[in-house]
Amino acid sequence: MPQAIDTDAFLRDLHALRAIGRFKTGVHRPTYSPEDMEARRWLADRLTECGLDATIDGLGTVLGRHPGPGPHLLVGSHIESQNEAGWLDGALGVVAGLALARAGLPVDVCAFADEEGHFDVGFLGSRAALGEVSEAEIDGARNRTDGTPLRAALERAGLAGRPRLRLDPARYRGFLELHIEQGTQLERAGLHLGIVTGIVAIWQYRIVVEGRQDHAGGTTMAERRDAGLTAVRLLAAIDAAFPRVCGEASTWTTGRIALDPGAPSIIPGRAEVLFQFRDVSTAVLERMEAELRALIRESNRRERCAVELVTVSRAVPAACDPGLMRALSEAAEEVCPGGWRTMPSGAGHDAQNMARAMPAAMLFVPSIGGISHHWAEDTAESDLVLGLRALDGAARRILQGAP
Ligand code: HGY
Ligand code: MN
Ligand code: MN
Repeated sequence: MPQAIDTDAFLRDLHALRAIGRFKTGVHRPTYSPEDMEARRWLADRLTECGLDATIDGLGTVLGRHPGPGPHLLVGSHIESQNEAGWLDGALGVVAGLALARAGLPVDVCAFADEEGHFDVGFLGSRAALGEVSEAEIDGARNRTDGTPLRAALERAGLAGRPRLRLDPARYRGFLELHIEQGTQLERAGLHLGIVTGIVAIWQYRIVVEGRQDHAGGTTMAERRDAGLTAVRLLAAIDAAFPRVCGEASTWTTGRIALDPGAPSIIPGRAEVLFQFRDVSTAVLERMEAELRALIRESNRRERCAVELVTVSRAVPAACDPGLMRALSEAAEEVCPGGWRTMPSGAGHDAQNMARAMPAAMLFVPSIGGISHHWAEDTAESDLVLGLRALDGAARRILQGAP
């Protein structure tokens, strides 16, 4: 029979995980780094202690399987981090799953590999667990920071050749993910819990500009082919055009502009831009991509440098399950009367992939100052505990409810 949730053990686990790969007040646990692998082993040990059958699969996804009869829930998120980033992004949802398991709920607990996209496959672990990642994708994947092939990283991490997790969706009533909001809506409204209605898709690209490396002084302005200036002019054109085609909550971001060779007296012969945009509607995303392609065509008509668009990944947006949302809303009202709202997710999450195979839903807790993907990311401890209590209440409702 399940016991009451142990919130002290939950907080102890969160801080123990925070200590692995610590960076200032956050963590640096890029996928398959020694710190990331230590965190995966740490999690597998904790899940085993709770009586789950814990495995780390051939891509690094950790799964703790409840040994008892169903019905079951799948609860989790990810434990790798962005570079030099926050201690709660992903970790909160995994440690909350551990807490439910510790209380004896019939849950499987998972930490899907590389949700943060250090390798350019896009949601590697959760998509692979659904059988959606091909060997060719894995062959072609590279680390976005240092170019390491994914195959080599798996070999180095001691994962190559291990069996890969393949989830059986029929085993679960659904998937629940507790996560920090990574925005300011809850904090600004003075609320403590967010029931997610839908999750954006992220469409990622490399924009490669080929100019001609040349002397910064001897080459006249009329004859030079400056890849950097062409890239900057294109990005400015995108920023001017997108408001005409985007959705109400669309976002677009240039995460990196790399100029080659990157010296002050050399005209950059090559520019590589990491660019993405997001929305909850595929139709809007398609409109934005069409506009991006039109702007690149226009650049290639006017500029002396050639621009190529390389699609890295195009995720699928997801609506959260109404039944699971109802259970989350009832539990939120019980633990925090009037202190919650429904809201979209501007961040991508593994839940959006799980939603293709089973009912899926997410619960947000506030991010202090909305800060995330930064080592200063934080959430009030009282909100962390509220989030766990609401997740626990929802899980019990879902598991006790009619199939
Ligand atoms: O970028 C995202 O939305 C997620 O945090 N990886
Ligand atoms: Mn996350
Ligand atoms: Mn993240």
